[in-house]
Amino acid sequence: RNLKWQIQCRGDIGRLNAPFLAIYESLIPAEEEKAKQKQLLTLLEKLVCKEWPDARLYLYGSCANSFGVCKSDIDVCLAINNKEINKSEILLKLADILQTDNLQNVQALTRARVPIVKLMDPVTGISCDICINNLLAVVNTKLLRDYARIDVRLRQLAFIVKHWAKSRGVNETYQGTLSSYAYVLMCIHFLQQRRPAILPCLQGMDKTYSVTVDDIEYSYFDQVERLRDFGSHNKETIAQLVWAFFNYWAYGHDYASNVISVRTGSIIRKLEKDWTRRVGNDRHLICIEDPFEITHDLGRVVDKYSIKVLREEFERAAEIMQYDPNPCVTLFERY
Ligand code: 3AT
Ligand code: MG
Repeated sequence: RNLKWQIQCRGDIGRLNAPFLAIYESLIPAEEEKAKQKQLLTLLEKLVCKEWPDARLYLYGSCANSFGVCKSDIDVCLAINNKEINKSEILLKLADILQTDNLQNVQALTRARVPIVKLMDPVTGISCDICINNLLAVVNTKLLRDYARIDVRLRQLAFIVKHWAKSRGVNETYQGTLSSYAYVLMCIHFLQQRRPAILPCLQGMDKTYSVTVDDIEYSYFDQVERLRDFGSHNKETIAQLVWAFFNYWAYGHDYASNVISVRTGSIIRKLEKDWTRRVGNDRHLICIEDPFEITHDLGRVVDKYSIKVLREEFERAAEIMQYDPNPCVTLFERY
């Protein structure tokens, strides 16, 4: 495996930049889509505030972290300080409030892993999931968005990786493959590791932003407009990065011993985290540390079957990037 990791990139990699950039551009959502999302959020705020004047609604996930491709659903978090009633009761009440003529298919899913209210807005055609008090997701959304503002190559790489994962059926946590959030963290970590680095480690720098969630403080450097030149010493183009990303996950990563960590901007050892053996359903076959909930391995959904699927897909992608005459098509062929 290690020998393969040392492999030289194909000589004609440069000609793949334009087609990869074209794919990236085609996935960027239109401005009018953003406007429609805002419009739906405003309607929801109006309905929620009638019942709970102190409640706030936050967008999170791909509609707010800048990694959303066109025609995505939106994720909303209701922040509410109500000690009297529990989460299920809030969700049922919320579903009740939102049962208006303006919204369709309103359902409370109180037993889901993350309990939510689902609904559809017939005017904009947008579907929406609303969770309660999941404020860490709002904070990790901001972290991802801040990273994306440092170097455009992150957004380019992540769009292509997400598009590949969806096309190849390896973006399904219920089937043991990885979430979009996990793939974006893999991209951030990968760009932190390039030499020269393309991204810094924001949680390792002076703290300019801090927020307290459930009595724990989370902080990092968020004045990213001051880091606009950070990656400029590295001239790698998107095609080279896509090639190197898949090569790393196919042949370079040490799955047996290593954990990728955006929080530290480095690789850490499974031993250090006590992620060396199966505990309950957490097998730690691919280890991706959550930047804030550091006991949380985003690879824990992966089991002994899906790890094989995932690694074969990384190898397939690496082979295509190395040898295929038309990688921009073959890479995304439906599985
Ligand atoms: P899509 O474009 O919808 O595929 P997304 O960025 O919305 O991508 P997800 O649907 O995977 O990503 O997740 C929505 C958000 O929820 C992203 C992140 O802020 C949060 N999130 C998801 N999974 C986790 C997790 N395991 N731990 C913490 N936060 C998570
Ligand atoms: Mg989403």
